[in-house]
Amino acid sequence: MPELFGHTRARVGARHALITPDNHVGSSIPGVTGATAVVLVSPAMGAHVAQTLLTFATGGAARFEAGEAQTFGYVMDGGATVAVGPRSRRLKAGGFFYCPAGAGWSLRAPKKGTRVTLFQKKYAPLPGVKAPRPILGDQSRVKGVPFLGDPAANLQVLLPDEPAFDMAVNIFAYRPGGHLPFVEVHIMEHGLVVLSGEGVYRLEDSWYPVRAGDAIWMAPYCAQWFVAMGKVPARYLYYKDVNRPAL
Ligand code: UGY
Ligand code: MN
Repeated sequence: MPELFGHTRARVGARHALITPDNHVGSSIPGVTGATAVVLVSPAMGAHVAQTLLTFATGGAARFEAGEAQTFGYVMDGGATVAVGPRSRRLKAGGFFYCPAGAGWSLRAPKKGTRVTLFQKKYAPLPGVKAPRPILGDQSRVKGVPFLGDPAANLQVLLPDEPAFDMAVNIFAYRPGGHLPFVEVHIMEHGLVVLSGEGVYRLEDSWYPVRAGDAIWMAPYCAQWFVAMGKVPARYLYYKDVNRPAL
């Protein structure tokens, strides 16, 4: 239910942003039909990544031609057939795909209401390193590891951690009360969506209650910390830039 009297939990600052489902306004994006597209994180706010939520009606579709951008897509719920280059697969909730720069991808035959989160970024090639390969996968097949040995904070790394890949996309799952072990301050940028549960996110010098559907942008060096609250585990999907020199 929308919040009353013009109140919102949303905050868009110079170094971090929180956008809640109550704030969503769609954009029309070339190649996307029969769907709403909400661009939650973008260079317009100072980010180097775009994070977009697509919600498909029956008969909706998406087709992105090959270009400089690479795309990671995660099926939040529903299901659809996704083709990346010459490979195609039916993905259900928890399914994901990675399309390298220079290849195109498409989505068709979505179940009504299918939601897909996209992270898109211009690829930074590394001299002497071959471009990354397309990937179609499912989060249920990715082994999680306790983050820094803590079983209350489980981390799944969805993309290979190899020099060819300049982006990582991970899922963090916290038991109620589980938290990041310390306040992180790092060069990597994050785009994030809360998949389930709730908690409190510290971003710079502010603490925000967050829950499923909320999207967050953290600029490089944005101080960040999270604690899961409530009765059920809190999970979030997030992007970070990796494997490239600072200069
Ligand atoms: O990978 C990360 O930097 C992660 N620990 N950050 C976060 O969850 N805010
Ligand atoms: Mn971090």
